[in-house]
This record gives sequence, C-alpha cells and structure tokens, in this order.
Amino acid sequence: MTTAAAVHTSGSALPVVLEAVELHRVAMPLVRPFETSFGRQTARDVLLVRVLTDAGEGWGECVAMADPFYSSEYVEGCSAVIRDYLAPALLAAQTVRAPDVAGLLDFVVGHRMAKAALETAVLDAQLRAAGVSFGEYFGAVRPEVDCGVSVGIAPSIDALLEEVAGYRDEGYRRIKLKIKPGWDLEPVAAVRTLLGPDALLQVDANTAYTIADIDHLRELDAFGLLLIEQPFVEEDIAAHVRLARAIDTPVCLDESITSVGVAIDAIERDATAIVNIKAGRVGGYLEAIRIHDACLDRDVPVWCGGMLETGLGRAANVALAALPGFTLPGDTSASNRYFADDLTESFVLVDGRLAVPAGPGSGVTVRAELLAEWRSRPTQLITRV
Ligand code: OSB
Ligand code: MG
Repeated sequence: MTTAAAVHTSGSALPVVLEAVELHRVAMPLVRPFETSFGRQTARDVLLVRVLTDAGEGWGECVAMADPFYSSEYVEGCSAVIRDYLAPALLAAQTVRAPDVAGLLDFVVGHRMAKAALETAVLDAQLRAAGVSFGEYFGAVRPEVDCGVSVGIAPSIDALLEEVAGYRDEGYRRIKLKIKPGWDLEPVAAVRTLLGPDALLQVDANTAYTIADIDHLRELDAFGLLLIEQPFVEEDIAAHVRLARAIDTPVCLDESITSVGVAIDAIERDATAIVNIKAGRVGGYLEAIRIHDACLDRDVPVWCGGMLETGLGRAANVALAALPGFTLPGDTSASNRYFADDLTESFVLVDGRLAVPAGPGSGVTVRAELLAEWRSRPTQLITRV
C-alpha cells in the first residue's frame, strides 16, 4: 500500500468566527449550448456562497445545476436549504474550521452540493487569513494540471467533428463525448477516426442506459476508449459490476460516488476501475481528498470532474487535480470553453494545462462588477438569530 505523501487537511489555519452568510445568484451565458442525455443548457445559473468572518471573507461555488436532472439537488433547493438549515447551524456554532463543517451539518440528510459550497467558503476564509493556498492545503504535487474537455451532444456528426477539431487544435489532452441511446457508436467512431488511434478519448452516458444495453455498449470496445462513465442509474452498483465483467473498456462512476464509503464499496465490488471525483457531489473538498486517498491506496486512477464551474469553482478543482492520484486529464477546461468572460481571473490553457492558483485560499477574486452585471436574483443575507 502507498499513502498520500501530502500533509493535507491538517494545516495550521486558525478557526474563524462566522458573522454572516451571503447567497449570490448569477446567470452566465454559455459560449455554446451544452447538451447531455439529461438536458440542454444555454446558460449557467450559479449560486455563490460568501461567508463574512472576523478574519475576512471567503467564497464557495455551489455546483448544483438549475434543474434536478443530473442529481436531486438544484440551485433553488440549495439556496433554500442553506438559508433555512445549513447557514443558521454554522452561524450558531460561531467559531468554525472547515474540517468541522461536515459534522455540524450532518443533521441535514444529503444536500451535499449545498454543504460543499459552505465548507469551501469557510476554508477559503481560513486560508486567505493564513496566507495558504488551496493547493498547498490539499497537498498539490504539481504546479499545473492536464486538461480534457467534455463535449456535448451535437446537432450532427459534422458539427461534432468541427467542435472536437477545435478543442484538439487548442491543445486539450483528452476528449470526452457525451453519449445516449441513438448518439453513441456513430459519433464515437467518427471522432476516433478524426483524432487517430493514440488520442485519449472517453464517453459519458449520465445514466442514460439500462442493463438491457450491455451487448450494445460492448461495441464501444472497438474504439479503444479510456473509459465509459456512468452508463446506469446512480443507485445501481450491481448493474455496473455486470457491465464491467462484460466489457473491456474500463467503467468509471460519477453520479454513484457520493462519499468515500460508497467509493470504496464500488471499487471493492469491481463496479468502477477509475473514479471521477467531483467535490460538490461528495459534500466538499475534504471528502474529495479522502476519496482520492482511498483510490491512491488501492491503485485506482482518479480524475477531476467538472460542473460547468465559473473561475471560482474551477480554481478549487484545479488545486484538487494537482494531487498525486489524479493521473488522468480532468474536465477542468479553460474559462473560454464555457464563458465569453469569467467571473474571476480567466483560466487559460497553456500546452493543454491549467496553472494551479498560488494565492491564498482559492487564489482567485470574484469580480464585483460582473457579479452585479450578471446578478439574476437579489442577494440574500443570513445572520445569526
Ligand atoms: O457528468 O460530468 C458530468 C456537466 C454538468 C453536469 C454533469 C457533468 C458535466 C460535464 C461537464 O460533463 C464537465 C465540465 O466541463 O465542467
Ligand atoms: Mg459525468
């Protein structure tokens, strides 16, 4: 067994006294519509959490989508559960440290994306005050990370090839194609021909198939894919075990992985050979690091997923992706893959990589003028009762 070399999550950051929590809502137009097996988005409706503390502010991005189609969480639900339950509980605790947040919020079942946003904001406040970056605190071992890009379902094969060629020319190190029944073998074959046999190529079904499709999915073995991500419904680990036995392409879980316990169970049952880690889906970066550590111990490669984050969430994802077990390129694409203008400093692809921010906390700054310009709901202020 190997162990993570990093001294993460134990850092010297001091607790902060929480004074208020602000909820910000912005609508950011996407540079192109993003279509998956669960829907089509033309804008990112995003919830940002700002904590005000005795040591200064901290920010966290909530990864929930506008609708509960990828997960049961969605933006309005996150906003409500933070306002009515999570923020009041943290404010009542007064003095908080990020590693205590999950325990303080454990009385609320689920709602991991909402909890993650709060934990991240508290951690950001602590680390900004301490002058420590997310990368240092998490245990980053590299100054930049390899990046892939997630490509939505396109209106035609020609349109898909044009989009993929553009990303290839920009330098992305791995292409992920969204698939669904009726949009799988043909687009994958066409993209494999375009990119050649050596390019890293993978697919993501976002639960669109059933075990009745196993024979069909086996045909994907012809295309030398890196992995197939989440073909079946999130609760059905057994179905993924059956597919993994039937197919040569490695199976990788996304939606199913909600905690380190679930990750270990899925690995031990051979349901997943590779894990997509998304901090929001698992309740925060500290749980994400525990999953990373469990996978590293078991020689299971991991990569950093994405949820169309603004620069704020991207900064933390890029820091996470710099941990040693992240040996595959992540869905950590550059700002311009999503937005004409990012909410923070732009993340720019250089030689297929993004730099891990080095400044304190997330290392990026929310641009107040853009927050005001793109605000889609009044800001909510939650104070101690
Ligand atoms: O399944 O990985 C997914 C986006 C929203 C919700 C779920 C997923 C995705 C992506 C895009 O694939 C990843 C990204 O570029 O942020
Ligand atoms: Mg996915």
